[in-house]
Amino acid sequence: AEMERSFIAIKPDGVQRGLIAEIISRFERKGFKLVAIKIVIPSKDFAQKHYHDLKERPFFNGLCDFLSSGPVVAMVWEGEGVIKYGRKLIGATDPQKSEPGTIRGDLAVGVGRNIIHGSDGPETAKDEINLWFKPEELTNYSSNAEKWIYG
Ligand code: DAT
Ligand code: MG
Repeated sequence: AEMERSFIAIKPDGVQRGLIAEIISRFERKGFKLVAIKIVIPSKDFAQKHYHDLKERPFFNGLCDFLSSGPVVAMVWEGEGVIKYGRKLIGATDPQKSEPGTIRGDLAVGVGRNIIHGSDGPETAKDEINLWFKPEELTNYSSNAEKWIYG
């Protein structure tokens, strides 16, 4: 299997709403492997780094205030196609447009409170993992389930 890694974060609204286990379980049940996890309150400066691509957008300041407003569960998930399929599990950016069955479709309503972040491509995944985690925080292990997930 062609393994890749994606940076996935439960934003402060997801944490405060008690959705940590619900969100983790969707990635876990799919068959993706959790290789790093921590809970942190990012500074505003850190939030600006995470969202640097959006700095020209009108909602950038409010978005960075929001991300740094409370604890975030930062994770790295590994698996075949996890970047692209992780985005499918998450659903469209605006929960009004996310399909039912997706995390945002099932669990969120407002675009500014869409509970989860996921890397949008291989380059951003690499950058985001490096921003949020030190190399020694990433684990390498094989799961007993792998032969039942990938054959
Ligand atoms: P995504 O999180 O789906 O990758 P994005 O990278 O375009 O979406 O934007 C990052 C976050 O910014 C998004 O999760 C919620 C917020 N956001 C995006 N568009 C917005 C808008 N029109 N108004 C308010 N917040 C918005
Ligand atoms: Mg994005």
